[in-house]
Amino acid sequence: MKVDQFLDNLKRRFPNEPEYHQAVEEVLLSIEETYNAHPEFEKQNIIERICIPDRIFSFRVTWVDDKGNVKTNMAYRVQHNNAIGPYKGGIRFHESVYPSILKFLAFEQTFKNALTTLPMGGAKGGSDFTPQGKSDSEVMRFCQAYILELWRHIGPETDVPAGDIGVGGREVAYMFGMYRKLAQENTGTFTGKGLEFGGSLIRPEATGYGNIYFLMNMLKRKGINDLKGQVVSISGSGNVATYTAEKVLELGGKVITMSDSSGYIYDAEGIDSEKLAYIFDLKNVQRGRIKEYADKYNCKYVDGERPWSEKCTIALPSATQNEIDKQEAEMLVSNGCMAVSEGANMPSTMEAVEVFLKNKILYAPGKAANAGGVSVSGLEMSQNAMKLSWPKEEVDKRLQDIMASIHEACVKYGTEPDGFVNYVKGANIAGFMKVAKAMMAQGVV
Ligand code: NDP
Ligand code: 2IT
Repeated sequence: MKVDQFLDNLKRRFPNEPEYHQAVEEVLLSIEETYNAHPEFEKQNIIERICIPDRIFSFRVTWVDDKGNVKTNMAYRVQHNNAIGPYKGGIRFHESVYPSILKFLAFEQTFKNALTTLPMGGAKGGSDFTPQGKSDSEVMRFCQAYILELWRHIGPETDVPAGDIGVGGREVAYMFGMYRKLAQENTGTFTGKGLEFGGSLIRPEATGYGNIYFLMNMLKRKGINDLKGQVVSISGSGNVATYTAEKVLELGGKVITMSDSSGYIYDAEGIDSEKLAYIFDLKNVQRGRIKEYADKYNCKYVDGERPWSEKCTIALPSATQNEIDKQEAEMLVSNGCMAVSEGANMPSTMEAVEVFLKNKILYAPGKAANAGGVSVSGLEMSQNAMKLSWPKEEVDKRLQDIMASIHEACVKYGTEPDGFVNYVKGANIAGFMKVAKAMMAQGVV
C-alpha cells in the first residue's frame, strides 16, 4: 500500500470530504510500515475495507416548530465497521454536520472502540439540526422524527447510538423514548440514558474524567503524580469540557480558560468549583453563552477567538475538530505547554500535530485520550445486558483500568528508539491491528 496513491484514489471517489480525508491520512501515515509488513492484509484489500464505511443511511427529517412551521433537516447514520462488535458511536446535532464530518468521526470511532478492550464496532450519526435556541418541545419533536426513520437500523446487538456535540441526556432520552415505542423492546439501545431507565453512573463524567486519567498516566512516566502547580487551558464548555475541569480541580490544577463557539473566557484567578457549578447551570439549565461568565465574574472575554494564546502548561481541547492550527500549536509550545490531551475528536490539524511531535511534548490524540466516554457506554451496555447496575466506584475503577490499558497499548506500539512515546503512532497501530486481524479471521464479508 502506498499512502499517496491510496489517498488520491479515495479523494477521487469521495470528493469534497476534507475531514474524512484528513482522518484517514493521519491513520495511514502512522500504520503504513506495519501494514506493509503484512502482505496478507494487502491481498485481502483490508485497507479499502477498513477505510470505507460499511454503509451510510442518509435521509430528510421533517418536523414542526412551535409556530406551526414545517421544517426539514438532513440526517445520517454512518455504520463504519462491526468486525469486533455491534456498531457503536454518538450522534451529533450541529449546523456544520454533513457526510464528511460523520465519516471522519465514524472512522476514528472504529479504532477508538478497538482500543477500549470492549467488543464494539464503530459508527456515528447526526443531523444539521441545532438544538441551540430551540424549545424543549421542538427538540423533542425533532428527536422523534429522526428516530422514526432510524429506528429500524439500530438495536442492542446491531447499532447502539449515544451523545456527541448537541446531544446530551435530554436528546438521548427523547430518542430512546421513541425508539422503545417503535421497536417494542426495552433493552440497551442507546447509551448515556437517564439513571432511571438503564443509564450508567459515571457516563456523563466519563469522557472528561477519562481524559485526565489518560493524562495522569502520561505524566506519571515523567514522575508527576498530581496537577498541583499546573496551569490548564480548556476549550469548550459542554459535557466533555466541564467534567474535564472538575477532575483537574480535584487533582489540584488551575483551570484558566473555557470557551464556546462565540469566544473564550480567561480567568486569571482560576475557575474554581463554585464558578464551575455556575458554568454547569449556565450551559445545561439556562442554555446560555460563556460570555455571561465574564460578565458575572468580571474577567476577560475574547470574542470570536480560541484560547490557545493564553500561557498554560497543559492544554485540553474539548470543543470540536480542527480547533488548534499550526500557529496556535507553536504558540502553545513556545509558551511552555508540556502536554496536550485531546477531549475532542481530531481537534488538532495535521500541521499542529507535527508541531507537538517535533517538539516532543506529551501529546495524546483523541482516539486514545477521549475513549473513556465510549468505554463507559460499553459498560452501560454490559449492565443493561445483565439487567443490573454497578455502583459508581465500580464503574470509575473500570474506567481507570481501561484508560491505563489504552495508555499501555500506546507505549507498546509507539515507543521510538530514543524512548519518546509517539502516542499517535501507538494508538493508530494498536487500534488498526485489532480491527484488521478480526477482519482477516472472518473472511471476505
Ligand atoms: P457539547 O455539545 O456538550 O459541547 C460542545 C462544546 O464545544 C460547546 O461549548 C460548544 O459551543 C463548543 N463547540 C461546538 N462546536 C464548535 C465549533 N464549531 N467551534 C467552536 N466551539 C464549538 O459536546 P461534547 O462536550 O459532548 O463534545 C465535545 C467534543 O468531544 C466533540 O469533539 C466530541 O466529538 C468529543 N467527544 C465527546 C464525547 C462524549 O461522550 N460526549 C466522547 C468523546 C469525544 P456552543 O455551545 O457555542 O456550540
Ligand atoms: O466520540 C465519542 O466517542 C462519543 N461521542 C461517545 C460515543 C459513545 O457511544 O458513547
